[in-house]
Amino acid sequence: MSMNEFLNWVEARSPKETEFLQVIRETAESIWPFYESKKELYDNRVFQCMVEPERQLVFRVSWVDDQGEMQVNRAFRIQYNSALGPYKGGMRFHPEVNQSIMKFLGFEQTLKNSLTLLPMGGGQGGADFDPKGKSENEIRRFCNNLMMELYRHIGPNIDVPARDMGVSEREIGYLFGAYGKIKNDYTGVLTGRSLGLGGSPLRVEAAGYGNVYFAEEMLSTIGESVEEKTVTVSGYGNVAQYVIEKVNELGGKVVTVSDASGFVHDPEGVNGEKLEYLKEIKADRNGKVSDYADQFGVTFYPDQKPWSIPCDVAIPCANINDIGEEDAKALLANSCLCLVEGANRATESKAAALIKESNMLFAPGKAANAGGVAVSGLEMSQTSQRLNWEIAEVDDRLKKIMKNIHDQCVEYGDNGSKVDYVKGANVAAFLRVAEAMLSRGLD
Ligand code: NDP
Ligand code: 2IT
Repeated sequence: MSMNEFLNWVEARSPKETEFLQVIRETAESIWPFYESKKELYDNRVFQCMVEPERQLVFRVSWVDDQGEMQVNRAFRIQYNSALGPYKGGMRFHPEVNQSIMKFLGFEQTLKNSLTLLPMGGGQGGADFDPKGKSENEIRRFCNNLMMELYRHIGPNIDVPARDMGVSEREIGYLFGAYGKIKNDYTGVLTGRSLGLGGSPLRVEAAGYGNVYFAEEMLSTIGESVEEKTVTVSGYGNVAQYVIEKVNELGGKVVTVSDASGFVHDPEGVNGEKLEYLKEIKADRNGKVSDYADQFGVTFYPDQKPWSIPCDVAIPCANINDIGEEDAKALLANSCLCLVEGANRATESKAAALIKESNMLFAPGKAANAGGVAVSGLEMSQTSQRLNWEIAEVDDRLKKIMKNIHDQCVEYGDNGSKVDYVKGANVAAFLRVAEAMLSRGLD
């Protein structure tokens, strides 16, 4: 089967699943010559098996809102691949959630988890539920009712969900509480729990810190570092906040944050009490990023993205396809050194193609934001040991994991003139999953 035949086959099986098809195409394009060269994998059609999720759950969550009205949502759990360990990946609460987005995230997660070298398979779940504007009681009722179905399908050796967009430590707490009550079992069935519920130190910070550790590795390949660099960030949620915290600690300056309604430009940098205020408005489900501009007298640009603001490093931490072709052109025109995806698949295909042709370094989310799931994996180890490690130990392990992912990208993606991180990450991740699948027997 040629690559085009393969892509036609996938498209015929999953028509209109735009995000899913986009990520399969990108992965196929970067691994295909390598795949063909690995005769045993190719002849056994391992990639054809890998792109099909092992199991897909779709279920109704009905719940009563504060006005006494019945509300209906659709929830998902895609148990994508268990070759390397129990299914592992986040739960997303966002109105745009659909089958295609769940499958794209589940596939990406399978490859990302492989890069961490920890024993985790890949999965993803979520619901088309919008936490914005909901009361605390509504959120808790929704989490309880979602778990009334999900509990049958997960377990510490089966599938271990965690946080993602719209799901914070608070929602994980409610989901964990519901699971414990239904099953009468206090176990590590979710990660991203608070410390009081047996979570890991640094899980909250992990995706953001890990992202900046990865950026440091990338910059070091061109003799640079984060220190004194100007950084643009999109989003202002979990990943964005801890990217900003770590950039500040390393002597850089973050000058933008955003949400779905626009972006804030703070030329002096988001730091100190300003960063603490940003965390507060995000924790308040009715907050918006423009509140920051009002509070500190800086400019808010409605309905715009931050990518035209000059920067050395760009770190998108919001939604899929955040960086389009025009945004990529703006980053290139401003001589941005590197683009490091905090969000999963933050860069549109055409934008990624433009960047590939340039000198700008570009790291895909599956490599750069793997710190979140890596510390989830470390949380699973700590839960099994019934111990909590010191912050310094978790941080040290996180740094080593990010460095190792960078090394894998260089090993498989260095084309002589620059490192193709997309190819490097895809090939390294694919190889580990594929060999595990083959060794378990494919059929
Ligand atoms: P949060 O829910 O904490 O924050 C999401 C942020 O994205 C918010 O600022 C939100 O703004 C913004 N956003 C959502 N939709 C849009 C949009 N259409 N345009 C602009 N901004 C938007 O999520 P996280 O920070 O956890 O996740 C962000 C990204 O990072 C996701 O892609 C996620 O999959 C990925 N990720 C998260 C990890 C984690 O451990 N948290 C680990 C690895 C990756 P608004 O308030 O307007 O919705
Ligand atoms: O995209 C991601 O890697 C996450 N949302 C984290 C998943 C996890 O299991 O910690």
